[in-house]
Amino acid sequence: MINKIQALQAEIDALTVENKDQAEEMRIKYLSKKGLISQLFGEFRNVPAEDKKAVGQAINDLKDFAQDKINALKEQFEVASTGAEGVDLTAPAEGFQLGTRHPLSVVRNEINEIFTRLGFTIAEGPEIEDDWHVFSALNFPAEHPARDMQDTFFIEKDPDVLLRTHTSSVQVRVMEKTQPPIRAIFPGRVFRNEAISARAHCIFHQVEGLYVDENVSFADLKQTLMYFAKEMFGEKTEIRLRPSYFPFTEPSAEMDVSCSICGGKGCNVCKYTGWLEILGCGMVDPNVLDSCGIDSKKYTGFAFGMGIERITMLKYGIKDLRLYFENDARFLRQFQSAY
Ligand code: 2U9
Repeated sequence: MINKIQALQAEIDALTVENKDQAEEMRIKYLSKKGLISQLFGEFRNVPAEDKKAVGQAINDLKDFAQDKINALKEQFEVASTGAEGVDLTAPAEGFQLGTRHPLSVVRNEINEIFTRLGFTIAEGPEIEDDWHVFSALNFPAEHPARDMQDTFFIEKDPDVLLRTHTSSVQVRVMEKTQPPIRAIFPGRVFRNEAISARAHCIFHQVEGLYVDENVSFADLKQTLMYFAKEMFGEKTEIRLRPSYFPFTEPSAEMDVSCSICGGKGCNVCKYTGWLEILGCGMVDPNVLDSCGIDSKKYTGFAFGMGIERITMLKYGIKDLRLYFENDARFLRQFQSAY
């Protein structure tokens, strides 16, 4: 009996088949109810009592061996039809969702594009700054409230290491290094010590602009900003300038655009005025030019600054600034853009 079992094991071990059907035939031959191994169990009755244990064990082992061998024979055809790792290479691909740019990046890129078309270059600089580049060179008086701990983040109590409150510090750095003509915009992240609400955040983004050359006039400023407004908010957009005050520009103004939501008729976004304030601007104060090593008798310049969060809110009707920082995919997914 043991010899018979061993012979059957050798026979099964040597089995080869050419397809799945042949493997199934082998299963039937050896493992089905009437198969050769079942027959061995039938013959088991005649085995002498003292050999029953060893023979029973041997038949069980043979059955397991045959089961493994036939499974392996079947599997080789499954692998062949689905690729090396059992992956079905013919199955249709699963769709996947494309990511979208953050709305602030979309709008910043669009602003960059508009000014690049007018010949402006893009310049960036450090977020951690010193007092000179953020305040003193920009004509801020010593007692100006912006210099206060309440408004500016100072690092480790050192009054000369602080987070920039505007990207104007980059303008100062560019002017210190370069003589006119200078025509550049300055996008970047800025920091102000403010309580967070729907309308204010301690971190936000700006784009500022600067044009310094001989004979740069307020008319150049108006023309440039009108082009920007029409590109950003649509061809029908109108602008108006209201007098204002900044330490670094003289004269200074704030610019409104006709409300792109209601077309100037009045709605709750423009608070029924028909106008939206979008930026501040002015002629660079001669003191600032001189502080930065540019001869204010020879050169004049204009500058402007805008908050990207505000422009994005107005363009897309976003009501709460905190949405920009929450990274909720349901909010972010809505901004599909060429920029
Ligand atoms: C230099 C000289 C002049 C940049 C300017 C503004 C007016 C302005 C605000 C808009 C909203 C900042 O983001 S905001 O809070 N900015 O109103 N910025 S003129 O003037 C400069 C900059 C650098 C050397």
